Amino acid sequence: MLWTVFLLLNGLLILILLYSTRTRQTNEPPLDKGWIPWLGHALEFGKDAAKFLSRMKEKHGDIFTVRVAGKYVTVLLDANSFDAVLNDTIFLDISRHRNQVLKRTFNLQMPSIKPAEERKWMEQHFQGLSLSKLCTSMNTHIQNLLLSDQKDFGSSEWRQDGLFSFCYSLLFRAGYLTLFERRDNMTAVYKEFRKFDGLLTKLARGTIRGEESKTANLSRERLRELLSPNLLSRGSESESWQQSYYRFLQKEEVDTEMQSRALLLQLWTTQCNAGPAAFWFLGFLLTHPEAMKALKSEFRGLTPQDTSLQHHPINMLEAHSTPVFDSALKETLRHTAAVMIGREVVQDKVLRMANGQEYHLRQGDRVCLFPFVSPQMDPEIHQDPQTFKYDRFLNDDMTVKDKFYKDGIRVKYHTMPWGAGSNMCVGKEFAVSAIKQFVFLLLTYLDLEMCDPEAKLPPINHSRYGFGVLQPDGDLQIRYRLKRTQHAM
Ligand code: HEM
Ligand SMILES: *[C@@H]1O[C@H](CO)[C@@H](O)[C@H](O)[C@H]1NC(C)=O
Ligand SMILES: *[C@@H]1O[C@H](CO)[C@@H](O)[C@H](O)[C@H]1NC(C)=O
Ligand SMILES: *[C@@H]1O[C@H](CO)[C@@H](O)[C@H](O)[C@H]1NC(C)=O
Ligand SMILES: CC(=O)N[C@H]1CO[C@H](CO)[C@@H](O)[C@@H]1O
Repeated sequence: MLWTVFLLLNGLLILILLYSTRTRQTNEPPLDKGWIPWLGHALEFGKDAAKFLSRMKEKHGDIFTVRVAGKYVTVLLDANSFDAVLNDTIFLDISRHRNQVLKRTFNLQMPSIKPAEERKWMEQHFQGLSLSKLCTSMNTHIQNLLLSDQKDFGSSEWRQDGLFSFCYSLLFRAGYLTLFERRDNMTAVYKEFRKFDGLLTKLARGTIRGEESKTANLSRERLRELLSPNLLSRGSESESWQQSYYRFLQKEEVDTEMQSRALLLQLWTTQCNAGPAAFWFLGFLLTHPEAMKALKSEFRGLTPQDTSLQHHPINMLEAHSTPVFDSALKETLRHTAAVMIGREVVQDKVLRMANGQEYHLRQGDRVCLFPFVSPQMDPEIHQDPQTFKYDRFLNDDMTVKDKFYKDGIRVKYHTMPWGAGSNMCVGKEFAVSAIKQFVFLLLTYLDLEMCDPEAKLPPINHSRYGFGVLQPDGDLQIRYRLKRTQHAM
């Protein structure tokens, strides 16, 4: 018995040594393996990546390598050196890791698709004429849903809801109607999607187990059924975004099974950020009266006072510049958009930093940018980074403020909610337009206030760092009713 225990312990020791032997070479970034064999910092990383990486930044500076579940990840937090990673398509690979995540999360494998082709298809559909059609359609749907959701209530009656579910539900349904152009099961799709979205981080990290894994699988399957296109049943003359995407997949010889799984990926990509972003935007406005006042005043300037909203050209918002809105949205996303940009090192590489320092990266490691920690929350770039200042990105003359400095040097990227480089968000214009329309229509049609005037924004759910726009832990209770007159913004 003792002998067995001894042998086991020995075996364990050898394993630990085997996995811990990596040491830092002089020309490599600082190495921090953590004390748990193999896992390294995985637990801390998964629990609150922003806190963990900020701690590492304090300890090691703008670049360091950490061990996370057997992988060595070099984290780069100097915005002026980001290009060295973003521009490199030879030593660094973008799709390997992404494909693993897609397999784990959406059970999706599309080897025949060339990422550049898909990107081209997306870009075509989110710019120019297609974009303005989508924006117009989105506006109509937001307006209809806002009004039809109120239909069953007396006009002076207050309704109560959580701001997060209110925003997410409305923008999701409007986006779904716009891109998928189908009414059937709209609410069922939303409910199922939220269930899936709640399990997504665990799916993507590969830490999902037991009951939750079963729930996730069921949910994914159900969504696949709900989304599967009924191409024949449509009589309309023009093709929806979804149908067009479907045809693209067929052309690329993706099989039927994968086609329908890809639709879920597209649903997630196009719907998971706008709702939460609108929530934070309105949440910051409601808790910062000076910002709300400035925005309302800007919106009032856009509306001719004597016409009712129905008669406005829908693109009125697009035709005018809205510097206050733009700055407030940018500030909102600086606080709450937390993408992680990753690459895999496929050949040993020398990374040259903006300050001339060079570091060697090893083949097989990963490189990761996390703009949320720097530049977005970097106190050397943004004063009081935790404070919401709606006019942070405005000059005194109301022009866009885009010059920010660190150590006296101008930073190239001062906030990066949309990502950067070849994977930057394709839907940026569409998303900004949708949020602007939503906020505008909301403030025009509804009286909206917090149930508790002293309430604060709920804290951030720390488990979602790295997955785009963050979500709150809890919600902000609001009440709202239809306005008597529609101009009293
Ligand atoms: C506030 C809202 C949004 C934010 C903050 C946002 C942010 C992002 C970010 C950071 C990425 C890059 C992800 C990565 O590098 O892995 C991305 C990709 C993408 N986004 Fe958005 N997004 C938003 C809304 C939208 C909307 C409304 C659409 C479309 C309707 C959209 C379509 C896409 C697409 C198609 C991609 C993939 C691009 C590619 O893989 O090349 N996004 N988004
Ligand atoms: C990276 O590419 C961008 C745009 O293509 C360019 O402006 C920039 O100078 C490049 N930077 C480096 C370090 O190669
Ligand atoms: C935080 O997000 C995770 C992943 O989406 C979810 O499982 C968890 O329930 C959330 N926590 C709260 C309190 O909402
Ligand atoms: C869920 O699906 C994945 C992939 O198809 C599978 O590996 C896993 O075993 C399933 N989980 C459960 C609990 O059935
Ligand atoms: C849950 C639900 O409402 N399912 C419906 C979805 O739409 C199809 C047809 O469009 C119905 O048959 C389902 O009952």
